[in-house]
Amino acid sequence: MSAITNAAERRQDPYPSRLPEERWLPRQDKTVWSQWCPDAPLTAEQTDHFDRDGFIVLRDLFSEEEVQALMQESAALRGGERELEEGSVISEPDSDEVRTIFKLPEQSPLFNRLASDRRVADTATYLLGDDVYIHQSRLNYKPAFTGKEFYWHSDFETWHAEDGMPRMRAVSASLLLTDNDVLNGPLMLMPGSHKHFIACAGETPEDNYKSSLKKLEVGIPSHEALAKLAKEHGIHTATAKAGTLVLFDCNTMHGSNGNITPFARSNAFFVFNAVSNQLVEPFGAKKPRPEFLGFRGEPKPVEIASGKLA
Ligand code: 6CS
Ligand code: FE
Repeated sequence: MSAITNAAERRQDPYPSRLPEERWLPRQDKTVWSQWCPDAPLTAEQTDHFDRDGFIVLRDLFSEEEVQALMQESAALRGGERELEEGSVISEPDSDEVRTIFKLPEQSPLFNRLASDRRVADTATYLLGDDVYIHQSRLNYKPAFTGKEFYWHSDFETWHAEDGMPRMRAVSASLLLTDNDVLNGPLMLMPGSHKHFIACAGETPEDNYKSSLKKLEVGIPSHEALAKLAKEHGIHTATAKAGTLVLFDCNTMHGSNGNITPFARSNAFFVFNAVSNQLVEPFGAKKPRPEFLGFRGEPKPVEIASGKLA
């Protein structure tokens, strides 16, 4: 593609990023894509909360037994009891401890069941107003003592620039698999930040994902931008018991601190994308990242399952 066509195409992109200079752009997409009705999976109040803040914390959705079963499964995946696909396991930057395992439904029947569970997938379908498929899934471990931070970022910025996700029509569902308290590096979110797109400065290096999954250095806002966002919106800490579900919009600014406590912090993540928002060529990188980070096939809608997980 010639430089001119490329520049013209980028002008039409509502969310250009990885530019010479940082820019603030308004969100062009809805956050909640369905009209609320009495049989919706969220109340009208919860729906408004998600729309306004770009996230919601849902407690007591899963039983003790279900949470126990998921915690055991998470330990088995990490403990080497299962054969895991090469490349799907990312270690901490300064040690061999497991930081992240990707491709959960493909590698675990129980996590596959969780991904299609009504309490998760039906809510994502409602919020996105479309059938949904799994764009990315992962278990984040943040081990005791050595777990490093996840620096501030908008997931959409990366998924748009590096994977080619066209619009903001995806939602992350994070199920807490340990208690997350103020000590062990819980998720922090800036309520309302999803209404701004912060186009980040800096070109995407080749194979950026090889380092960004350990330590984010590209696709992050400047200190000035983060300070301004935090001043305007504040920072919410999603502290809650294991079994709590945090749903957050793909463009909500979030991050988490490192964990020097003796208590591990673990969460399972499923990213649901609207089937109408399937990936195209990346908007800010030369070639797309591998499939374990962003599904590139023909999207197959999640079939919603009801009843107990385990
Ligand atoms: O690069 C990514 O796709 C991811 N990185 C972070 C820090 N959050 C979302 C996603 O898993
Ligand atoms: Fe993230």
